[in-house]
Amino acid sequence: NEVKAVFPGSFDPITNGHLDVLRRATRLFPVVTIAVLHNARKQGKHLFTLEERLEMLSEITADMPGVRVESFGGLLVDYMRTSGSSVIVRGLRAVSDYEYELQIAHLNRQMYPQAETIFIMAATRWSYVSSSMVRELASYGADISKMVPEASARALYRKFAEQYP
Ligand code: COD
Repeated sequence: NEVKAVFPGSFDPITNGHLDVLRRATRLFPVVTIAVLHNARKQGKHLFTLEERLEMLSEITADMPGVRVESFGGLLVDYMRTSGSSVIVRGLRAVSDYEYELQIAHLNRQMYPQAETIFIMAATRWSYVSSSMVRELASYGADISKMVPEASARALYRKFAEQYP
């Protein structure tokens, strides 16, 4: 009976911090499914469409065996139930992530006791990297190529060139 691990998130866009957590997770679990949040209620909140995020993630993880890319809407625990997943992988950067993550983990456990949340710390050099900061920096034309995979950087530059031609 294979343990199915899920790495859920917005990935708007995927950063080197996400990628580092993902790599570490693949050493623990034979299959890790990246579950990309598609939240109709939050529409407009994401810079990239669901399709763009799925495409980026597929390209970036194409050479990583054991990594799958899917999307989900609604509650994470409902997706876990239907996909038969039992592990939620989350990343921790600093103490500031902890309270929020602890609350989500407890809420998810209350709704779906079969699921266990595990936390993985990315390498310290990614501890200051977040999708929101990368989006902001890229919007001002800053060089974000050392913080995100190449496909994310390309997509960011393309997106902001579209918005401010
Ligand atoms: N280093 C280490 N970890 C990192 C880094 C970094 N530099 N950057 C990001 N991470 C981690 C994050 O801590 C997180 O664990 C993961 O990577 C994904 O990050 P994001 O920002 O892309 O994703 P989130 O936090 O927006 O994802 C939130 C969910 C989509 C998982 C959550 O909102 C959800 O489950 N929504 C569905 C509705 C639901 O079930 N709600 C109940 C729970 S609140």
